[in-house]
Amino acid sequence: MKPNLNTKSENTWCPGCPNHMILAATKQTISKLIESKKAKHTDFAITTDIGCHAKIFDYLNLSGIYCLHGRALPTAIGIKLGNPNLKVLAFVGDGAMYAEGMEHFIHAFKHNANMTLILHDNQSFSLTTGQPTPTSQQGYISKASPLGTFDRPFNPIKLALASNATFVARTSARDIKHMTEVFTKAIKHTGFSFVEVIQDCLIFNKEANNKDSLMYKIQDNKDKKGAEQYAEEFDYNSKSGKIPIGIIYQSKERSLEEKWPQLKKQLNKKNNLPKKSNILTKIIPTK
Ligand SMILES: Cc1ncc(C[n+]2csc(CCOP(=O)(O)OP(=O)(O)O)c2C)c(N)n1
Ligand code: SF4
Repeated sequence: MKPNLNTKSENTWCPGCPNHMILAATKQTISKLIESKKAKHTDFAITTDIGCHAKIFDYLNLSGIYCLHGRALPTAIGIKLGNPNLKVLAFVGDGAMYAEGMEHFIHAFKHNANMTLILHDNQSFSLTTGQPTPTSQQGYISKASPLGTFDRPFNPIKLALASNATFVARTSARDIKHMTEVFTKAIKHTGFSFVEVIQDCLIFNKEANNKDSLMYKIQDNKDKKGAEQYAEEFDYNSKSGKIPIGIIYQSKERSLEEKWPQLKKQLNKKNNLPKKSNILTKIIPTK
């Protein structure tokens, strides 16, 4: 049966914001996994940060925690420690993850808990009216950087690879089919999966938008050197470099749950799966 992932919450994203498409791809991914009996509705738990992206919490009928700014990732790892059988997804913005929550990003790769990070990268702190983030292009003029930001953007894909990531992918918020394929592979990966979604913001940092012509699809890649080369191709400066999208790197390693004896004991225990009424359930009525 098709799960009902809709909620009654009013959607307040700008009309045409690519967050609508990320939401659609997430619903398709989870619906397909449930319909094909690979997972149950109650197997999923989400965390979100604070930002435009984070409103996805209100639009998805899934259990979860709407977190403090910068803290969606450690909270998600906490959920996994509480119940290693859950499929946990953390939705985070580039400002939230790479500024406020940067330390959590690096440590998440080290832990390699079996969960997924969906990173909405619009190269802007959009909810708070467009201040530059660590991935904004150099020279980005905003109210907070009237002379243009002097900082050079840093490259999260390179950082993930250097931090021993076992799954690094990139996709485009304009391509629901590609996002759905990548999200599905990320959720199925054993270990910590990081998916960067390149997303336009229609209101702030418009200069960074419309990078489609630079994007090209790659085959799933398991070679670290090749992954590092893919990572080099885009430097996050507007309109420069080719942008590979797809599975940039995947390796097979034991997850945190497989290494930690107490967690391992709980894996696949049927009675450990959450009920709708447990503490993670949201109070948003479905349609
Ligand atoms: C601890 C803390 N610091 C700062 C803020 C203010 N704040 C809320 S949302 C936000 C911007 C979020 O930007 P990003 O994570 O890139 O998400 P986007 O809005 O672009 O989707 C900021 C700075 C906050 N709420 N809490
Ligand atoms: S401000 Fe930008 S990111 Fe936020 S809802 Fe509008 S278009 Fe989307």
